[in-house]
Amino acid sequence: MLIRRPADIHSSEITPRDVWLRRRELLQAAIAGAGLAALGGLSQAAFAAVSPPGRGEAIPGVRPSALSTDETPTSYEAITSYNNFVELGDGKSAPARNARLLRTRPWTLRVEGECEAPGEIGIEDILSGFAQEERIYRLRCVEAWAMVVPWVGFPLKDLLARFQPTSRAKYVAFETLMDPKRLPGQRVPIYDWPYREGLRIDEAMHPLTILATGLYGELLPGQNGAPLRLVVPWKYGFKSIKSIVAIRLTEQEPATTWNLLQPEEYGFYANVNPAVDHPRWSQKSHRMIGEGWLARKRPTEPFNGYADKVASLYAGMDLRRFY
Ligand SMILES: Nc1nc2c(c(=O)[nH]1)N[C@H]1C(S)=C(S)[C@@H](COP(=O)(O)O)O[C@H]1N2
Ligand SMILES: [Mo]
Repeated sequence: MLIRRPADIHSSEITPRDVWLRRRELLQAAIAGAGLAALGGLSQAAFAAVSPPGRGEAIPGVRPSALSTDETPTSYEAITSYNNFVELGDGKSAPARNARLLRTRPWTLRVEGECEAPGEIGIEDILSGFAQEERIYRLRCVEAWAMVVPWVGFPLKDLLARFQPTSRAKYVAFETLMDPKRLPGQRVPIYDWPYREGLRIDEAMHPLTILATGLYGELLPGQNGAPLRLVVPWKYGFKSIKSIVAIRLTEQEPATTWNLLQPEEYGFYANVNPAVDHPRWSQKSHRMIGEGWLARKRPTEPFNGYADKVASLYAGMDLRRFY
């Protein structure tokens, strides 16, 4: 497929900062190109394999979890139309519009690195092989908004256990699908694609950390990270990497996308912390998506309200330094 950059720009002249400043324009061009190719090149049958707009397929046998909050969930419409997923476009509404490009079947997750039994597992085996629970968690974005999401998923530790981490596994690295046809924002060199995230092994093994397969009882829509995304409820939203294809157990702290791009703004830990502001804005309060822009902001709690369950993971660490 053909994506033209403006003729006066050679890729070697594009610095990440220039690209970042022009990202809206460049992402729109990349996605328009991919969209046209999809329309031109796909038969009717191929269209059926593209995630349909609107609501997804129900996930059978979802059990409620005692680890859910009792807050009222944000509406399905708001959760699925106000998204961050740069690979599907810039701004909150683009990912929902472009999600049809992200085909999610077949889908295979690779688990490798410091484990006795590295290998692959398909999404169907993930859905049938791990008891799916509803976990109602608040997602707190670093941009100071939040929503309450009834995720469907299962503890990450259950999946990792199958691949038998070794004692050298100190961290867990995650990678999003790399496929500019399905994630056309990857044609724009804003980041060193694919999107990457990481956790320390104790964070990854914590019972609150889940791999999500759905929301509101149904398979995840593309814009929310279909078919498999991480959810770590005490960390800022950017840690919750979407559309994961690889998990690597490592001895060293892995590189992460936002940390590589702007290390002074986005640290490796990214724990929700009202006492440590983002360099450009306060983290003391947040707005709830779906309540309107005039609604009163809410105070942000340390670790997003999960301090009693996770603060001990960071005992003795200076959280201003390890932000
Ligand atoms: N691959 C990938 N994962 C991603 C992002 C992204 O741009 N690409 N954005 C992150 C950010 S900043 C947030 S706040 C959450 C948003 O998740 P949601 O759209 O389901 O609310 O996804 C995170 N995961
Ligand atoms: Mo975010």
